[in-house]
Amino acid sequence: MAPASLYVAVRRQKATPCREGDTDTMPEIQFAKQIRFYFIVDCEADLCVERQVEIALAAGATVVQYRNKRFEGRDFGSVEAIRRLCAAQQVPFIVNDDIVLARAVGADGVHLGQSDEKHAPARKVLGQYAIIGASVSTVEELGETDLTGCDYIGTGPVFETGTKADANPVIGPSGLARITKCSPVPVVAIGGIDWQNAHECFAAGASGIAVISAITRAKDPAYAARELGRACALAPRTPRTPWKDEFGLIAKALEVGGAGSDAPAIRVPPGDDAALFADIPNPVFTTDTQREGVHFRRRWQSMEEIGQRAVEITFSDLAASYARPVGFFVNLCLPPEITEQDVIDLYRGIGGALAAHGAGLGGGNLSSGPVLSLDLFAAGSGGGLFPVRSAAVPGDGLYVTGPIGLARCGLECLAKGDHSHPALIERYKLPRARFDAARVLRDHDVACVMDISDGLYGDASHIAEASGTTVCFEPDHFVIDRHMAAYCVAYGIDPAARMISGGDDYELLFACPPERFEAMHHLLSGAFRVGSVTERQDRPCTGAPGGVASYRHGNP
Ligand code: TZP
Ligand code: MG
Repeated sequence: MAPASLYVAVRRQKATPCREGDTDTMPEIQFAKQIRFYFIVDCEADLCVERQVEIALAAGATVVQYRNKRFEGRDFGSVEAIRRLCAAQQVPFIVNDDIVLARAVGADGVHLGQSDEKHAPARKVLGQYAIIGASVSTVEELGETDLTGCDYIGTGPVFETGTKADANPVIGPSGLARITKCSPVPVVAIGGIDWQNAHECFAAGASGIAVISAITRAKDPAYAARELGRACALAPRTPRTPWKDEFGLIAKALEVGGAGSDAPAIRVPPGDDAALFADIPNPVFTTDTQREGVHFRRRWQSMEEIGQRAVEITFSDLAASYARPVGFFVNLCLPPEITEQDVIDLYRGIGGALAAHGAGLGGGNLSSGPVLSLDLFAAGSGGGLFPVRSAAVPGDGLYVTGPIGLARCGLECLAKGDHSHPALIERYKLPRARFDAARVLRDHDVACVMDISDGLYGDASHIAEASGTTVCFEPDHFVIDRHMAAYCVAYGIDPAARMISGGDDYELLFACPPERFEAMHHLLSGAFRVGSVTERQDRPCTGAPGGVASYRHGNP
């Protein structure tokens, strides 16, 4: 078996330069530089982990580790965001403890403690170029640890630390020196390190320092991180933005987004400090947020589709308010890997949807951040009646304007990679704001309306709470969409339960006397009864199949 240092040398042939213009080609030296400023995220800190990583990267961190002792599936989005932040700066991204998570997120490596998995299986799972680290606290432990396949060791705590409750005894710089002298692989010092004592670790022979609280719990994390970078003799990095010329990109984006086209309500299109709108009778405003990993995913949807969907779901609130859409605004937060073309494509989607609704783009802004997110704002012109959730009364029926549960099935198809239900996927990707149905409801004086974004259960609960009533679901009346029925058969799902729990359909949910529904039913093809409104009981909703709960957006 070759010595561990040779493994490092061989594997590091693929190592990327630490910094642009770095001409040192010796793989070992390259690797030692790559672990010089090792930042570990702190999931218990007030500062969010993505922001911690942005700060560390800006200060020159050369490697980032995701460490979360209470990891749950819902954290995966933020792990992905951190990986992307690191990738944009060509900084290796390491996952602590968890080989499977490291593989799933496409991390550059894994760090394993003495009680975690061994290095050999990690290498098998993560491949020959993965960076694999191990924790070693004492010379004795070093002697007992098989470092075959291991690229570096983390050693400490060098100083007192409050971050790791079960930390080994402090070894001090002298203990660190004893280990660096006999370690066959580079050593990263850890534990209680800050910018004032970092030099003691380098003097003791460490190739790098690993820090958590010195940044994440600092009064001024950016300042502390910069000082740590300086202590590691690293220059700060300029954060990457997706644009070379911000104003040029905004101008181009607004153009493809339809600003300046002939939307009747906009007198002076964006381009000046603000846009000038014509008078809006009964102005109605609404806002929404769409965040990658929560509401959409780029690996499932094109940028154009994300833009189109953003308009439809924001306008859906206007439809549910009997308002005609007039103007739309969007502020984008862009992670580093987004390209100018991505921004243009997103605005193209927005422009297409606005044109279809005869509304105009009133303005937009760009900023950089860890995940793609869209802050959305829409203005509309209300009709005479402004429907509210509190207007349901006992004796009303509860109805929907069209099929529900489909979007959730479509989302699951995307997550599973099952492309055999295109109608369901389409429904998730491109819902439509139901202005057509809203007109019929308004003409028939329906006073209690909302759009279904959170799922029938969640949204019916809103109506029940606001109106002081109880909604009783009537699954016997449910009309089951044939595409959804096929999906439910394939996956053994109860369609009624799915219709109650699945969200993101953006149909309208409304309450009115049953005679009124009968009178307008012929104008609302696809509408059907889902329940009845009764005097308030002990719960907002009854009649749902057992175990049915509300919907979490973007999470199948
Ligand atoms: N392993 C040994 S000490 C330590 C770990 C994970 C915690 C280091 O945190 P801090 O806040 O930099 O002392
Ligand atoms: Mg561990």
